[in-house]
Amino acid sequence: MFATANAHHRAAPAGKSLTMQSHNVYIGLGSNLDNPTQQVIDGINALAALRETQLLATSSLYASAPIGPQDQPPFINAVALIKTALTPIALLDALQALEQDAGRVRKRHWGERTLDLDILLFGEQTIEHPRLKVPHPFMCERRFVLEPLLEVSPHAHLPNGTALSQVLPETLTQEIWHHCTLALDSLGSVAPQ
Ligand code: ROI
Repeated sequence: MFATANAHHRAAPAGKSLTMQSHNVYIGLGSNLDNPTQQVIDGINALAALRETQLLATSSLYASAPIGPQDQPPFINAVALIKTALTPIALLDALQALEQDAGRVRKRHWGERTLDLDILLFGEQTIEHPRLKVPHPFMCERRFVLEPLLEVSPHAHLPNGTALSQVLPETLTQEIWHHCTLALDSLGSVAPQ
């Protein structure tokens, strides 16, 4: 059902050790503007370059029908697993800066976007902050989130213990397609395989 064998897991890159308390964090990436495949690949590489952060794994890239207005291009989606010593809000600030760097365009509510970087899960934490809710409030309703996340971590669960593999079947009417697999080079950069 999902391509577990394709997910790339990597050892910590040399010279990038995290001494402070750190958390495993899942990031959802999505784009449907300005060469979406390249946007998502650049986004994953930018995550790998964040301070106090290691890229641990990436899913394949998936193409998905838009959730929201249907008169917009399909999306490219992926999920990355990082280990970070940043706090949730410091990470949110860093992700929003990366979105701006990508020339973030958001044409309308639930419409086209250049690059979206969403914190899906932050360790086992539940976060209710005016700027940030974790787990991501819509993640369990979206196949384009669940399928790549389960490719990376087939046993992933919510802080309340619910296995994500249990909620995936409710989303299977949504259309997504395997788009391409990524290869990680020795420096920790990804490129299409
Ligand atoms: N639909 C798909 N398929 N993928 C996305 O990443 C995505 N992101 C969004 C909205 C507009 C809700 N729809 C999406 O933000």
